[in-house]
Amino acid sequence: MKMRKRPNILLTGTPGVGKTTLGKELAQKTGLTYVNIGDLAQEGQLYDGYDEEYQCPVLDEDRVVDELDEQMEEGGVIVDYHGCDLFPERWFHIVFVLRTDNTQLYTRLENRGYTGKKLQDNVQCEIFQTIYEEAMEAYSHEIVHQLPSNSPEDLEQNLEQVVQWTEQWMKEHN
Ligand code: DAT
Repeated sequence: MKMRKRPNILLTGTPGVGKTTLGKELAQKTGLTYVNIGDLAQEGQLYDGYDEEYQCPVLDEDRVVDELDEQMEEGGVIVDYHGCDLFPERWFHIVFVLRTDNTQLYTRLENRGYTGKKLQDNVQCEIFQTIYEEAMEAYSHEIVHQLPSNSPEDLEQNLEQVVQWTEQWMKEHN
């Protein structure tokens, strides 16, 4: 039996905007596979050095792409990462950039234990809509969408919207 075609979805945005929360719920509702790039890198130690300034390991982007390529070719993957121009454009059928008001984001990141420069830089990244601009440069504009991610109501609405989009995509491609 031929496998049904399924789309690949990228969830991106500044750390703390709610990618993981949305991604996991989406996976449950759609049956697509959720992949957190941070976790994948950690499990496979897909690193290339250490960033002293931010006190975190540096992602080995080529190895991350190699690791996922086969699975992405098959389809049906939700990728969660706070960057987007490292992935091949051909991987994704749609890209969602989650957005959060900066005061809210500040509180969420503070609760996560971020302080000082790391906290400031991440909030500034959201204010300057850095990831949205990165997405608009890396992917065709028609497939890049922003989703507000400030409240539980936003989460519910985003879930509903992406589930509907996924169902529609599957209808059109199977
Ligand atoms: P990310 O994966 O983008 O770093 P997360 O999913 O871990 O973000 O969420 C960060 C925190 O914010 C976490 O405590 C859950 C909360 N959160 C996520 N989405 C939210 C929403 N729509 N409304 C309120 N809080 C939300």
